Amino acid sequence: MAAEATPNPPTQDAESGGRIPRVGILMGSDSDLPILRQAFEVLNDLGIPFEATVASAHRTPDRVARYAASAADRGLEVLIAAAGSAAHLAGVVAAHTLLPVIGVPLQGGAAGGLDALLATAQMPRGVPVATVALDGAANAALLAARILALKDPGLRERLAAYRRRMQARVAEADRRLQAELAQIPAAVTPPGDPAAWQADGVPTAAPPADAAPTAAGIGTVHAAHPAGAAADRPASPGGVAGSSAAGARGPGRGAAPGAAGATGRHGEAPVASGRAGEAAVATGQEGEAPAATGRAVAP
Ligand code: RP5
Repeated sequence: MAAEATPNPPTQDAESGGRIPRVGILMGSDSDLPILRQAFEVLNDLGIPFEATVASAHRTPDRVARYAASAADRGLEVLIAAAGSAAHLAGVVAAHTLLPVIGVPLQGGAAGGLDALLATAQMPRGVPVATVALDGAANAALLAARILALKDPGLRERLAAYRRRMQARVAEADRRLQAELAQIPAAVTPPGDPAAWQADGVPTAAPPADAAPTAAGIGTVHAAHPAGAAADRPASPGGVAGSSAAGARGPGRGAAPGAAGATGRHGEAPVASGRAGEAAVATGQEGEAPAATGRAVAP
């Protein structure tokens, strides 16, 4: 994620307590630092003072316990704990504090990160850890910001501005995509006035009577076009995301084979639910993802 200008640097932000850290970040090893820098960047963008330290649940258990047990008294309000492999760091931190703890499982090792994901997420009842995605350091920082924003109107506005900048980047990416598609004869643009659905993410323009759904559930292919253009087009990963939403509302309506099953029948199978979950998160965050478009063309 590219660095962005800080709307309100910490030194000018009375509500954030000046330079007093509000978020504490722990990482199991300095080899985790490249991922954690994403959290540094987000917190800096949002003007949230933070501190970070290397502390391992296994190599330096006393250090972790002391850090967590003293965190609230030192003024910290949210903790982020990131670790890979047998990642017990977030859970151990949560065991030593009543502050909210966000766990960041990290990829790597023989199991590719699944070990860290399960070790971080599968906490026993009574000791919660809010676990983000593998390597999800940026989202951990954003979640911490949302927690802090509950009682910080200034930060809430900075979060809203952050989202507006993110949405502007999506709109710009779509503008470039549409310009590229305009050069491809078989590429079909959505019907009607794009502003009708781009304004709030919910399309309002009805497809023309001669329209058939595309494979991705986005827009339409008119009858004058070769019918195979849409029917034979394989669904892209993005198309599957859109089709999942469309399929949930009416099987066969623009859904790629298996897409409905990924969200419905197999929603609890690790692989299927993971893929479907990614699509859902992408839709929720951006509000402009393909699934939003897919919803609109479904009846
Ligand atoms: C974990 O083991 C760390 O969080 C790191 O992700 C992983 C490997 O650590 P190093 O051997 O690179 O120090 O505790």
